[in-house]
Amino acid sequence: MEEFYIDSDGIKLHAKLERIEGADKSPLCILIHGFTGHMEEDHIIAVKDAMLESGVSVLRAEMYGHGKSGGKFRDHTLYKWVTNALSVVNYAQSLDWVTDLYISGHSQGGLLTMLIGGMRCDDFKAILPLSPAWMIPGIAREGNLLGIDFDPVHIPETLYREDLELSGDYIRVAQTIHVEDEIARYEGPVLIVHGDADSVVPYSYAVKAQELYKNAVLVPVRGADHCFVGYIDELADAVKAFFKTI
Ligand code: FER
Repeated sequence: MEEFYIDSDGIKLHAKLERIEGADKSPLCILIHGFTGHMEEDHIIAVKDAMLESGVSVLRAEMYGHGKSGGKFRDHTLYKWVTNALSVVNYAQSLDWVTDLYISGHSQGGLLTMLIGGMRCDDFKAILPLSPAWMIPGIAREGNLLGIDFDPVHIPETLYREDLELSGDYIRVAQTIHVEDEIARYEGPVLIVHGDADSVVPYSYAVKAQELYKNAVLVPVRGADHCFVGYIDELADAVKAFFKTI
């Protein structure tokens, strides 16, 4: 395992790279956590290990305001995450041992996976959005995030929820994003894994995404919540089965 930082326009992104032992060349998957998440969460580690077992090297990276990366949580926005993810993709493409490239992310990282998949549609052999929180832009336009109602035109300075503080700029940015456009651009294989007992991101969004993508498989995990607690093996099995088909 190599641990290092990737520069993203002056922001240091904390990264860990695990390569397939003994292989000169291999495919690589970029793997990204969700909102308030980080690269050591159980579901991220399980997906990482499933990929390594499938012969796919893994580059985990933490986005702006998360984990050991630069920036404050309050100031993160989806544009900053998009800029960060593009920097990680550019880094991955500079590695001479990488054959095929993949991208995966959980929840807000799954939304990011869907956006980057469309923006760089020629560069990924497949994409794997996991419990993707792709309702965020739509609900931001309607005036609700984190279960908090706000005026979607006159946006508050700060959103507060328990110990979380999020800048109004998060809302302003989210409102401009149209995930359907990026879904339409990506024609390669897509794996969506989603727990049908997810109370953070409704399972119905996974069904809708599967319908909109040209070539997507949805693996429902019956009874699983947002982070697949108690269902980590089902998540890992879905990832391993997908790579067997690719
Ligand atoms: C929200 C629902 C879910 C939201 C963010 C998320 C900022 C992200 C969840 C995750 O990444 O795990 O209303 O608002």
